[in-house]
Amino acid sequence: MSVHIDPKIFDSYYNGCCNGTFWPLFHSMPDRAMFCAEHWRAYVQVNQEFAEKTIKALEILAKEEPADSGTPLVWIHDYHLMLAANTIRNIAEERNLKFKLGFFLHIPFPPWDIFRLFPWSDEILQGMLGCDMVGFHIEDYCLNFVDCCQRRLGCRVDRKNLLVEHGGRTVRIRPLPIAIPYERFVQLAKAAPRVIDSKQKIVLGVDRLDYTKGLVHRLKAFETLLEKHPEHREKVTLLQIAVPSRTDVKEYQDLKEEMDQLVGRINGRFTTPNWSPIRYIYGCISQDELASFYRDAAVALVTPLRDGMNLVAKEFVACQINSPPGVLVVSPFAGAGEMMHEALISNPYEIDAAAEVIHRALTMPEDERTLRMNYLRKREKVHDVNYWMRSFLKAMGTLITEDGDDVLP
Ligand code: ADQ
Repeated sequence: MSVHIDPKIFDSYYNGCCNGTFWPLFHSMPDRAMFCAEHWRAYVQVNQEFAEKTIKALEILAKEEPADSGTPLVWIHDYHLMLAANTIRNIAEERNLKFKLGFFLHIPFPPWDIFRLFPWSDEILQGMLGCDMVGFHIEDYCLNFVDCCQRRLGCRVDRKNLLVEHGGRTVRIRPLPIAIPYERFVQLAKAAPRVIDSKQKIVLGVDRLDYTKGLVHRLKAFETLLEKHPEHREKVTLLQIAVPSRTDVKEYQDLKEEMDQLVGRINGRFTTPNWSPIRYIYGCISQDELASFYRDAAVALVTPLRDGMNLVAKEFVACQINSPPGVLVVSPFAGAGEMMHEALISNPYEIDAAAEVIHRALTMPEDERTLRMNYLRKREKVHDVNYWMRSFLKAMGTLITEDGDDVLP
């Protein structure tokens, strides 16, 4: 069952409200956010349309499924649909439909001081509180949400147990860090042919071309590394892969231009007849090629200015099957930086210090690299995407085991 949206409404909804407002605001970059009533109206309308289609699906289920076949779960994803839950609940309750509603936000939830800038912030909170359970990547985002519910809506909250009372119900808030299909990446890494020339050390960056990912800061840190540690010249190359993203939005067009100029300037400054410091790929690459880069890179730089989680950090770790392994550098402002304690932590805003962290990663002794990577890999192996999904279903009280029993949270 699909939702058909008028192209003009879609533009206001998707490029306007989702990517022009929520994306920058929720990444704590309010100066980049636009607040526009027309975009907001489109957002309300599209959420309403998704909610109505969901009700239709619940009605079909109620007719087709036997009465004892369990409660249908509606799992809503991400900032594009923050209002839908409340509408679904109101209509479904009126029509006596059985349902459980869960929501997962893939980006950060900002602190109150940022969130309150949004003119219709109470409607967003009420929308999300239509759920039985709301999941975020990490506890910080949960606490931000709880705080906003208390301060904007005056809800009674329990910070310790992450509960919010609203409309006579108690909504559970849970940190559920997303993960990757770990084994799939291990297998890809085992099978992928070598692409990187073995004489060179590669420092790898893989990102959507997005201003939250800290690409400009990263290039400047690499430039500083070459300035301060000339021993790395002609030996180390930054391979930056940037996937084109939201190319209809001006902020993204400007970033593309800035990156092109910066790469040109740094390469012009340091290139020798046999070496260029930066190889910059603007485009998508295949999973095989990606796995090969992840496997053979000496260092991965995952240094966003702000990021909900960041899957690249996890994919890199899964593909590190070489011995001795490489080094992961991660920003403290990504959800991944909260969890992957054995990585080197680097503040992307501090360019000089970030250059020193790259130097440290490039010169780290083999046994330290191995120790750190072993811990990182073990965590991702156990806490893979299946574990994440099961954790969500458990937290909803809807996980059915192979024996058909409900597993309680
Ligand atoms: P994104 O912001 O898109 O996701 P991220 O988590 O890094 O960011 O995922 C990017 C994905 O794109 C990775 O799986 C990566 O392999 C793939 N990719 C990147 N470059 C590629 C290329 N050149 N070719 C092919 N594939 C490429 C949002 C949030 C994150 C959160 C995820 C999941 O912003 O914080 O981790 O959702 O919840």
